[in-house]
Amino acid sequence: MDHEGEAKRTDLMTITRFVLNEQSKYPESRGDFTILLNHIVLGCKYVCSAVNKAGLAKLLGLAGETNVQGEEQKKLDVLSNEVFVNALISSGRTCLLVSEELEEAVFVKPKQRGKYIVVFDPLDGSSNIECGVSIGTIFGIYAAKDKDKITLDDVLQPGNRMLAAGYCMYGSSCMFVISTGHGVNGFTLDPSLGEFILTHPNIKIPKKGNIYSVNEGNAKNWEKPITEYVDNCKFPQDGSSPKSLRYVGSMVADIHRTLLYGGIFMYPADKKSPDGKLRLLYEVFPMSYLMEQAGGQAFTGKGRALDLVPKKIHERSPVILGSYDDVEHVKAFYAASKANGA
Ligand code: AFP
Repeated sequence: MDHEGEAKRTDLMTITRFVLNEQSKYPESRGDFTILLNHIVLGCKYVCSAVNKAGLAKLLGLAGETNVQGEEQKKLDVLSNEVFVNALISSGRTCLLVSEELEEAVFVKPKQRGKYIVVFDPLDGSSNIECGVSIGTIFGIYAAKDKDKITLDDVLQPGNRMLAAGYCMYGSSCMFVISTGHGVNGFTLDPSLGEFILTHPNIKIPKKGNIYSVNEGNAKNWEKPITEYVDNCKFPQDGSSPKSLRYVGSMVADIHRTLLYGGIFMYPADKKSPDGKLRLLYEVFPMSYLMEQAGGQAFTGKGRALDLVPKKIHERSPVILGSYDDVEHVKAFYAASKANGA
């Protein structure tokens, strides 16, 4: 009998246990982060259950509203946003929230305030809901300098100041992936226990991958370095095998695959959208943070993604992220293009 295996199955590392273990390394810690995270996890479980029941509960379809970006809002987007706003405020550990679904930032009432700022996309990839493709929640956490004097500037900070970032993917299983600045860990929801269990400890992205992921429908408007890089993925100049193309169109699913299998994901600038499509605060920053923590890189076409300083809460940014060597390769095309004066 495999006693070691049996012991592991009966000694489960839940996400709360994991974070409490981490917390014990900092004697000055008062458990605020653990409480905040518990509320985020609760929100994810709620949304996971709602996504699973969506067809049954007739939650699919338009809610009749449009969000900040002028996109049609689905009922599940509305619900997920409410769930996370309520969970975050009721944690008593947040002072400022920025959600993809809300035009304005939410300033938490002084009586309910804590020191953390949370930026989040409650249900990313919502155009995929009706065909059952994986969707997810993305979040990033900052600390406020002074929760009693909070202003919008407190959230307009570069991504390198994030304390933690993560996502929850609602797919064939529900997976919660997080980094608190000490590597990346993945937890899978055990529906029978209602607990996220550590299944992917210390995720490291392969140094080089053989997958590229980009919306090729935008190729007509791409910048030269991206066109050249993608050409090279298909017809490698060094005689190596061509890369495979995988593109879900749901960032959480595309990034999750990239983290586990390696390769590159790109939503670059193009002539039509010089800032790309993805939102800096709650898409680009959290995913770039995770990528770096897993040993990869995140680049905008000009510099390190996490060093950008946002000017607006719903700002967009190009992003090219994934395996270290693959991002280096893209950087080389940008450098060559710059050297040629393009
Ligand atoms: P939706 O939430 O509208 O489905 O957008 C998803 C998303 O923001 C991100 O999750 C995808 O990576 C990206 O957009 C896909 O964009 P394209 O459809 O333009 O490829």
